[in-house]
Amino acid sequence: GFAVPERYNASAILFDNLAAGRGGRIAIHCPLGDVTYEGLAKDAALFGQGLLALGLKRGERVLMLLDDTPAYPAAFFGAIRAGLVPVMVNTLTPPELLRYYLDDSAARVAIVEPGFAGLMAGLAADGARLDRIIVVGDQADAEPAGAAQVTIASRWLAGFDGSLAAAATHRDDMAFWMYSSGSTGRPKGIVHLQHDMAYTAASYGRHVLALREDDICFSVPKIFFAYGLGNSLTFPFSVGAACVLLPGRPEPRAVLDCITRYRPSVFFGLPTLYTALVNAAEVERTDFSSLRLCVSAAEVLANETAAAWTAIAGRDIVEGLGSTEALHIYLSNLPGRRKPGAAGLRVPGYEVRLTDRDGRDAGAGEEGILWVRGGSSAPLYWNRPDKTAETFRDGWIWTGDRFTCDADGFFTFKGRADDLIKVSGQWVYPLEIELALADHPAVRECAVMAVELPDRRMTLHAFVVSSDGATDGSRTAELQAYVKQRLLPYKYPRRVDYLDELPKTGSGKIDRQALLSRPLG
Ligand code: 3SK
Repeated sequence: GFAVPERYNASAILFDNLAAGRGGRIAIHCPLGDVTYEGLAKDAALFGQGLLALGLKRGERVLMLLDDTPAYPAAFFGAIRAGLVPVMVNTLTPPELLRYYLDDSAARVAIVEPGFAGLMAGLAADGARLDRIIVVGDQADAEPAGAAQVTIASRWLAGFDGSLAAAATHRDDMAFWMYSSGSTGRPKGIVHLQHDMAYTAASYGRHVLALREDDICFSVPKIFFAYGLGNSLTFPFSVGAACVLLPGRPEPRAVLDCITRYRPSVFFGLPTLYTALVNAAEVERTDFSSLRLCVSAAEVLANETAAAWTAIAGRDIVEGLGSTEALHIYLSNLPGRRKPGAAGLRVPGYEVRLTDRDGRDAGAGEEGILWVRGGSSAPLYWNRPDKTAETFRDGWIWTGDRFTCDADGFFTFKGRADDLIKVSGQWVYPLEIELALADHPAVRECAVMAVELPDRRMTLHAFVVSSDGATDGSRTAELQAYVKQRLLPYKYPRRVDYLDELPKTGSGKIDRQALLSRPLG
């Protein structure tokens, strides 16, 4: 059931709802107003028609610097329907990286939130090959700036009638790009094909989420992440269900208000968000009764957080693990079949294997590096043959993540292939210590990492957010003893620093690079 026709355009995920008679159903709930499938498809067609009228040709890239509002799926599906290729970038991207994305993708047109028009116009004036900045909404923060024309989308789109046939793309044509946010080196443009979204819907969407028309999906991770794209657009739109789009910073209060107001049935978060939610005062007055499924991905979920959420929301969290290269989740627990702390079982539609560093298969129960293969895999990183050759091998993706697989087929993440360190002469994986520490009731959030000392030796350093305010030497000794007792005597953080909060990356993960670059006190 994973095949799509040879001629296939990914905008079918939205537009097929019209032929299925769902035009009048709500596609999007949003504080800016709800949108039906008919309204969204109309707006998408206007965007596609408008972009073609600018002279853009098949396969040309269009940079999208957009928050989660109905304009995002309209611009995204409209561009794809017109045969163009959205390049989806994080709205927290710093200007120098945006310049890199423009140069790398050769996008001549960018569709942006109102607050970014001035920044983009500045990049165009500074030599970026950008000649049109389309601003969603009704006004921009910049006047037309010479090098690139600034266009207000609502006025511009009013000049078209929305007649747009889907480009006759091949199922293996480029559909959209996302950039990887690796901790080192330049981000890599991950190219996805027309059939990739449909594949994730037929694998994870069908087998794990099993959505129906009356489901309402609410993903706090935004559309510009592969995780959010699937959660908010691919999965609900593939079955005619609805999504909730919440623009702006996902403060716990705003997220919890949306749960009460829109009554989602499926909720998607990641560990740092669940930690923030269980500690928010507003949980007391939140109505969680609409939820049938809660999902977490992107990082390992601490048992403590999972248990606190179950107690508060009355639903277990179903953990999964995916990647932008694979487009979505390929290892997942199931609502009725979970193991706490495990990334889960292989999702139907994906093959997985564990090998040693030389590519030899790991023995039963042995730890190994995970490879994944499936029909939603990106074929390459744009303009990066070296990195492409490292990661994409014979149809497999080399993930660089270490896992074990138990007799029941559950995979457990053990850390990155390259983060094994020697401390006091013994080999240790920092993740193991982090997970043990996270279970201590006085630890709200923590990160444990290998830190190089001035004499080049490595040490284990914990960064802790205390849940009761205690941050003195006796608390440190208590935490160290707790970890030693649960693991082995040499496996404990040699140093513990207390912070009011842990820094987060644009995707909401713990920003380990920022922690490592803090000066040692
Ligand atoms: O990090 C993950 O687990 C993930 C899941 C789905 C899609 C993309 C990513 C990176």
